[in-house]
Amino acid sequence: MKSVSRRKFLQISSATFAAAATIGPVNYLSKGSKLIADDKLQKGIHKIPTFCNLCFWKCGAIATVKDGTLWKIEGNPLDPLSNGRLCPRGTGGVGAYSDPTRLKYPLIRTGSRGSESWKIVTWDEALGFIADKLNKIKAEHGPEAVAFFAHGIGGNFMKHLFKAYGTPHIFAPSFAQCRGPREVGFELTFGDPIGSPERTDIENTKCMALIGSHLGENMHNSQVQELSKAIENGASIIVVDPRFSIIAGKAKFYLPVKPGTDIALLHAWANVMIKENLYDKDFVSNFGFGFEQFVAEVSQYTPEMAYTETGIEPQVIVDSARELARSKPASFIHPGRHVTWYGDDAQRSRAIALVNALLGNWYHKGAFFKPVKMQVPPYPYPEYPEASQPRADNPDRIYNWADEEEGLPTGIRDATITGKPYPIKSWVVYATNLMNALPNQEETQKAINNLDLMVTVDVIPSEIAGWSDVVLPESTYLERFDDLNISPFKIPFVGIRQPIVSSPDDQKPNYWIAKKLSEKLGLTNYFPWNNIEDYLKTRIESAGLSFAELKENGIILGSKKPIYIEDGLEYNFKTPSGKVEFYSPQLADKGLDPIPKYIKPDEPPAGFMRLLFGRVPVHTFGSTQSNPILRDMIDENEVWINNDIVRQNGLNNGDYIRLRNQDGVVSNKVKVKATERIRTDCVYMAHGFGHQSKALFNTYQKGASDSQLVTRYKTDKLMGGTGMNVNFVTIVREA
Ligand SMILES: Nc1nc2c(c(=O)[nH]1)N[C@H]1C(S)=C(S)[C@@H](COP(=O)(O)OP(=O)(O)OC[C@H]3O[C@@H](n4cnc5c(=O)[nH]c(N)nc54)[C@H](O)[C@@H]3O)O[C@H]1N2
Ligand SMILES: Nc1nc2c(c(=O)[nH]1)N[C@H]1C(S)=C(S)[C@@H](COP(=O)(O)OP(=O)(O)OC[C@H]3O[C@@H](n4cnc5c(=O)[nH]c(N)nc54)[C@H](O)[C@@H]3O)O[C@H]1N2
Ligand code: SF4
Ligand SMILES: [Mo]
Repeated sequence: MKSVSRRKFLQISSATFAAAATIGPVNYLSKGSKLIADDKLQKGIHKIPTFCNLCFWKCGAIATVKDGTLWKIEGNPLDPLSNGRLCPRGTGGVGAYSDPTRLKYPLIRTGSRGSESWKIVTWDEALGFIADKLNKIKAEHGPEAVAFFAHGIGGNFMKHLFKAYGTPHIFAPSFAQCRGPREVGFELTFGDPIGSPERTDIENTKCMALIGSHLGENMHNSQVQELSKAIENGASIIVVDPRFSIIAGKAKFYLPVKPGTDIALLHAWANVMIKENLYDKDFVSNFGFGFEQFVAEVSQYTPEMAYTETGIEPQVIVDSARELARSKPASFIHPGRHVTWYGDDAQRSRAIALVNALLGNWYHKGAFFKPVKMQVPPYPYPEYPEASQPRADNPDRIYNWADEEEGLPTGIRDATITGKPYPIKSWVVYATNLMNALPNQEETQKAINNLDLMVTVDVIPSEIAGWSDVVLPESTYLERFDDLNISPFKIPFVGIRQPIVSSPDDQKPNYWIAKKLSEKLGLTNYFPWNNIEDYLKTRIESAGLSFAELKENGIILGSKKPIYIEDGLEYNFKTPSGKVEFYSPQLADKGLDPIPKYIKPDEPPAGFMRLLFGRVPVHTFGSTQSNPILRDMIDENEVWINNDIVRQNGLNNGDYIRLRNQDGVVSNKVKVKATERIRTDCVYMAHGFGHQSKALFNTYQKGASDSQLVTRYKTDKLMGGTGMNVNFVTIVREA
């Protein structure tokens, strides 16, 4: 066992990377690393299909290896998600290999939690340490005392391990901190969630309204490609956003809505469509339930009333409603994706669903298609043990529409702090930076300090890794197989991820970690396969497909299936009434508003502005700022502030300031972007910057962290999501 100081750890983890960071052909292989196994790859050009992991969209990609080194990654033309093109982050994926901050060896904490001081250990020691603690926790508290958090497909094998261990506590921030409210809002209305990738037929639309959703900065590849096709085809775009986003520049209507007032606007749109008889009467009368109650409710939301709340001129509300209605059913309101904003988010999503219902656009070309999926059976594993205690994250199922598979991370955090309804003793975290993803960092730290075991599996020393007892370095996606990608989309398909290069140091893939831990936990019966290729081959062949073909092409397409009413599809609304529920008896039963009601958002205190946040095209959350290629494009964020406010504060564009929130938390230094493109009552920044982990030395404290400033949140009454757009900030001048 070697001891290592933080300084040494940094030296160890900083590779020999020095090449110019540009997109395009690059050779980032660090010295001494060699290509995966195959000797024939050492000469000439070879193409190896895989899928991208720079975000969770899973675009099919092809890596080119030239004379034994990784040269570039492009889209796989066979793949329906990428259509042969990656987004800038995907292209910069080679930088994940050469990231100088990469974790290289398993680490066990030596200092206090959060101090980022470690000793390097072997895998056997690290996994032995974890298994001893997990066995002890199970014996003393039961398996439910362990919570496993993951984001993305790489978490599948470890998730399987923890289900086998016996805990029901599996979490992902992609529901309660992201898209959960829209899944619930649409499911309550149409009987089906939106799902991911979104079931939105953007390329064929004639008119699309975006409520905040900032496609173009939000770079989900297929959506952005479809959006540019739609624009080329002359589709009209309506953007509702307090900030003039990139896509607002292409919009026919831009509505600079007052933050938190969208329900008033959505109901006013419904009001106009109903009053002017612009809605799809056949659809509503054949398939609608509780329409009369809905009409009565929205009759109060006149354009004039909505104007006082949203700040959008009545005539603009009327014109944009007409624009949407004119193109129905090939028009729709996009359900958004990151929709945990104000705590009334499932209801706002329902209001979005209801205007869509008026447009009669469900399963229609140019609106919402019915996703189809390749039928690939799961691996034949033994049954998981039943949990003997109910979930601790949502006791008494207060949040009726919480998701069992993705859980409520802030719920389990509360349970970890209070020990109620029973003690939670360990968190195991895979590929999610909980310190940045969950609101209120202090609470997360408090919870971690109550644990007997905190483990993080990551590729870089993220903030959450810094708070862990054991850190396990994973091989990047360029160096490993993963589970199959079987996303529901417009055509059934299956995609494979496979290694291009070998891991440069002592990193290991997730499936290897899970299988090794299963041995130490006495759970080998849950890992009956010998190696990952056995597992993948078994699955693919059980679907009657060829593993050799999948490895060769990266993608196998299924046969086309109907996805639109226009193709002969029929409706089957899986709501209790079997209809589209304008009025929801399910919600009424639980004492919740059966039709969404607009609630006035809190006003910022004097001198404060609402903090809003989103994405920049070349980064994914906080996980890519240390990637040498992507950081070369943007290495810090800016805070967007309206020109008037900038002037009033005696500031100039480009000045550095800090932001202080309502609870006294002060941000890192951040550059002012003085602009007309944002309202005066809010500021905006890209999420993921302002890193607090010192080990991310090339990006440490570059820009400001919205996560640090999001100390407050409002919990969604339906599904337990955390509305995070409820924080206010004021300007602190830098000396
Ligand atoms: N480049 C890049 N792309 C990504 C990601 C990434 O990390 N990087 N992450 C992916 C993920 S997981 C997600 S969930 C999506 C998120 O992407 P989206 O779902 O598109 O975005 P949001 O974060 O919900 O929305 C941010 C926008 O909402 C506006 N907004 C804020 N408050 C309000 C309001 O009250 N009303 C209205 N109408 N608008 C408001 C903001 O000004 C901003 O333009 O992006 C995905 N795409
Ligand atoms: N304040 C604030 N909070 C937010 C958001 C926001 O905009 N602002 N956005 C919300 C949304 S929409 C979402 S979806 C969530 C996302 O939250 P997270 O899922 O936590 O996303 P990231 O912060 O990118 O964290 C991903 C982590 O996985 C690591 N990682 C990357 N690749 C690999 C790999 O191959 N293997 C392993 N083991 N690790 C890997 C990265 O280094 C990083 O530490 O956050 C939510 N929370
Ligand atoms: S959207 Fe971009 S980063 Fe995400 S998987 Fe696709 S190419 Fe990779
Ligand atoms: Mo998300």
